[in-house]
Amino acid sequence: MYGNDFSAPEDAPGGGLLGEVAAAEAALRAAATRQRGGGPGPDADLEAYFADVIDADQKIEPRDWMPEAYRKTLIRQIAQHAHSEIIGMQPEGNWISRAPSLKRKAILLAKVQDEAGHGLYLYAAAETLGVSRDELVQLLLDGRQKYSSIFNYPTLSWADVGVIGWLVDGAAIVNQVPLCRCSYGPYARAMIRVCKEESFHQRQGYEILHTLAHGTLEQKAMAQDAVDRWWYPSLAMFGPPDGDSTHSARSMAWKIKRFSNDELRQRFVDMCVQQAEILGLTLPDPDLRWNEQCQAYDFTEPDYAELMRVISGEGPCNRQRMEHRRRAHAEGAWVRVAAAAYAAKRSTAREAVAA
Ligand code: FAQ
Repeated sequence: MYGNDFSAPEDAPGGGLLGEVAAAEAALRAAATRQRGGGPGPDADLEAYFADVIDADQKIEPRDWMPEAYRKTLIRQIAQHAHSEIIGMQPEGNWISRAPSLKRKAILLAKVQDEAGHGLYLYAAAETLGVSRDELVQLLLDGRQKYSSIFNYPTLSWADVGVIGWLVDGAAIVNQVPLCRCSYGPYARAMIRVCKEESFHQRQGYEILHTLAHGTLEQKAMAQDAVDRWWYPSLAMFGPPDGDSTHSARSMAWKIKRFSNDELRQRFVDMCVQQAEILGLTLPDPDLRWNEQCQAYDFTEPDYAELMRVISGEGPCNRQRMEHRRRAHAEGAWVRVAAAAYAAKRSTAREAVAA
């Protein structure tokens, strides 16, 4: 059992979420080897060909023609996703020096490094669309691109690290498993590896919380307090409700998104209920109850006005997160200069050998 498969073991039909990742991986391999009939000729209708590829559930690759709006949508989403991974290192990074044991410290350090790696794959995927990582980073630093609302909340206790793994990585997995079947090949491929790693992250958070929830009364209270504070912000990660989602309809038609924000939020709630029961913790929603007719849980929606405030820069930690990122970027300038100088030197040396 892994991560969100907690309630759906791998040997269940379909293999749970990781089963879906494996299926996406197989589909990508099949798409790579399938004959496409050579693509459109010089006079072919490029737009019709693009639509055919999407309809046939094939992948659009960087070399393929694509509508400008499709390219822009992907750059926006992938860049926001990459920025989220990088900014998302801060709330947990805050606890590396205060982890309760050497083992916990080593695990957390590795997890935070994984998030940096995810940012790297995602910036690389965005670069295949004709933008540079430098440009995207600058857009973030100038406040012209977003990152996930969730990382603007503070981590007040060690239990918050557990909850980030359980709920935040859990929500990220629910959102990202369908992205493994995204129509844009480089993004879909990046997501496969990211999901496997996020699944491990979710598991480690769950294990931290399980330990606390079965520890002293104070530890259990600390775990419950963290769940109380993070539950609604985690639900808000899925974005505005479908009626207010500006991009969903088009992104779903292009098969960038496979499910709407509300569908994924519902899936997340349904998954968390049983996991909370096993933890012995309570989800802070008095109206959470099974709806026999819908075969899903009724729940209280997050405060979407709060989501909009956080997205627009008014969350509890927005300023702190951006200040930290700008400082880290400035302090890392010498590394970028040194790396560029080294690359230039190596390329000159290679040219000299070739001459
Ligand atoms: N936060 O029309 P929609 C992680 C914006 S990774 C901030 O519904 P869309 C790993 C949205 O951008 C977490 N902004 O938009 C980790 C748009 O604004 P724009 C990140 C949000 O794109 C774990 C506007 O609202 N994951 O956690 C949010 O169709 C632990 C209208 O919204 C991804 O980025 C929000 N929550 O759907 C790391 C996954 N929600 O651009 C460290 C990929 C909406 O027009 C530790 N992204 N907005 O100015 C997606 O799946 C989608 O972009 C959604 C939003 C679902 C986030």
